[in-house]
Amino acid sequence: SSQKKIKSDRSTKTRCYEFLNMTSRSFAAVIQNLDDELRDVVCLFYLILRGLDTIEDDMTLSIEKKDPLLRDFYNIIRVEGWRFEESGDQEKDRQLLVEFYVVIDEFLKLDEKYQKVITDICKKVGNGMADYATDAALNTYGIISLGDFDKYCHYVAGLVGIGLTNLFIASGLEAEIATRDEAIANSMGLFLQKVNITRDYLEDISHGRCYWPKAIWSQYASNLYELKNPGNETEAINCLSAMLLNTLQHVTQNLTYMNSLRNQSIFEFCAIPQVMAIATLALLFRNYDVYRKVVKIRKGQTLALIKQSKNIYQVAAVFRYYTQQIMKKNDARDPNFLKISIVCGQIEQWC
Ligand code: PS7
Ligand code: MN
Ligand code: MN
Ligand code: MN
Ligand code: MN
Ligand code: MN
Repeated sequence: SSQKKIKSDRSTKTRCYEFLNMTSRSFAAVIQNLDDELRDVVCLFYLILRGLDTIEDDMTLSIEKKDPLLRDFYNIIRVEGWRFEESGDQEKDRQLLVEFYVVIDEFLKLDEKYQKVITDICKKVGNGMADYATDAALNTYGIISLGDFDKYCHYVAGLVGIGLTNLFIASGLEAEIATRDEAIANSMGLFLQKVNITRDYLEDISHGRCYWPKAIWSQYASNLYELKNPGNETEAINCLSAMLLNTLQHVTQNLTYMNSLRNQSIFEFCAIPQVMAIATLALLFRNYDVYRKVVKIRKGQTLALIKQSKNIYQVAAVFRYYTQQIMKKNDARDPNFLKISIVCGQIEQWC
């Protein structure tokens, strides 16, 4: 029977890593590269958040079903045998919820201190998602002001940065003193989320959703669809610049956060998504393809970036390079020309 227990332990853990590799292109490698103490913890944190995000993103679920699921998810993660078969979302994400009991089994085996951090963040993320969820046709999720935008991004990504920081500290692999500032951990998540939201304009709008704040897009168009219509190219490009200017304000704080890390595997885990995000941001900048297709950095470029993210000096050099690419593309006719050049100057100065 103890033989059997070991075998079943091994297979639920293996299944969790299969799900990680299935549902994430960018995070699977950096999570698996983490030190033993944190690898399973962060893998399970990822899968729990992926489950939550699948429910949030599912446009086939009514708000009456979605709201309590999101708000209760922090309790659901301790219900042995729980599964969810009603999600009509993409196949790979759907399957995670169908077999979610394997994630729960492994989560319940984690050290109490890690369970506590994950549960606390899961409660806040789920409630934040529910506050913004709606099933109105094209909607802006109540993301009107820049403050609303930062608040939504805090719920879905900033809290992830805060939770990860708490896990690093709980593991003893990072010193509390260096990473204690929650605003900086929050900024790490906001930068990733804002690049994602900006890049995914076309994909999201095709599903009847968009997370761009009205305070930005209303300066360039009377509705969000208009931006992609022929004849509005200049306004669309300038609106994109405004989104990316808002995103760039997080960079210097994030460099400060990464500079404070001491553990090599944690450094790479944090830095690789950040360098991929700045490379993506530079590619999106003044690029009309954002309104025509999904814009992604090439596989070869990703591999080169991963090799160049071993320490803060390399990471700063990568950020300096992409900041210069942005400066080169910056156009004096863009209403945000000056602000963009100032924020780029501040980044270069940090580097
Ligand atoms: C626990 C590693 C490292 C201090 C699933 C990592 C969707 C951009 O458009 O899948 O849905 O396909 O490309 C990751 C801070 C979060 C913020 C957020 C959890 C970094 C659920 C991730 C990832 C903090 C909500 C992936 C922000 O986007 O989007 C772990 C430090 C999940 C991090 C979502 C987005 C992540 C995201 P899409 P993606
Ligand atoms: Mn994705
Ligand atoms: Mn989502
Ligand atoms: Mn999503
Ligand atoms: Mn997205
Ligand atoms: Mn997606």
